[in-house]
Amino acid sequence: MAVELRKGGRVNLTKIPQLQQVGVGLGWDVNEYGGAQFDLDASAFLLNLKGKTPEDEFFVFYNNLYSPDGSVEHTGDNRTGAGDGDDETLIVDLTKTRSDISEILFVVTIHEAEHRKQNFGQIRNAYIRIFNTENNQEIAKYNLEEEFSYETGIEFGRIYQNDNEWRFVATGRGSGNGLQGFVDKYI
Ligand SMILES: [Ca+2]
Ligand SMILES: [Ca+2]
Repeated sequence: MAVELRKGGRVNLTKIPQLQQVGVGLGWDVNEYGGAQFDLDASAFLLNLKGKTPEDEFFVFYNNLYSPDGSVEHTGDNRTGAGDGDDETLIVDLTKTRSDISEILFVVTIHEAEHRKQNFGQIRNAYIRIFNTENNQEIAKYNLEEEFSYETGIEFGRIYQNDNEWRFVATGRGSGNGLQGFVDKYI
């Protein structure tokens, strides 16, 4: 049974039977008055206890589709976000995470937001959902119902380890500096 999460809501992934690979689906649509082409990008940062990527390659995005430990895979860039359902997807294998990784952040950012004068005020139907890739069963979904306006990047959620258990938390934290803001903070 899928859980509808609100901001700050959590699910314990370790308690879900036979869950090895977690699909992380991110979706969004662009408002009517989008104008210039809109390209949103999903990325993941695999962090150690210091809150940093241990190596640059633990930043997984459209130009680096796999983390070095093989635990996170980005399945590819979507350039428009058109249509229902997941626009970009990452696959997380929790049995492969390197021992120093304690957290995986999932962010969505607007490509060339500043240049194109775009922000999340022009985005609707944004969500993150997690599912079991084995049977496609949805585990939890978080609709970002907040009105984001000037943000050009948003952390949608994170998977983190606590007492040897993996949990997912819906975060919904905005950032004004797009992907670069997250890169500066976590790499
Ligand atoms: Ca994209
Ligand atoms: Ca869409």
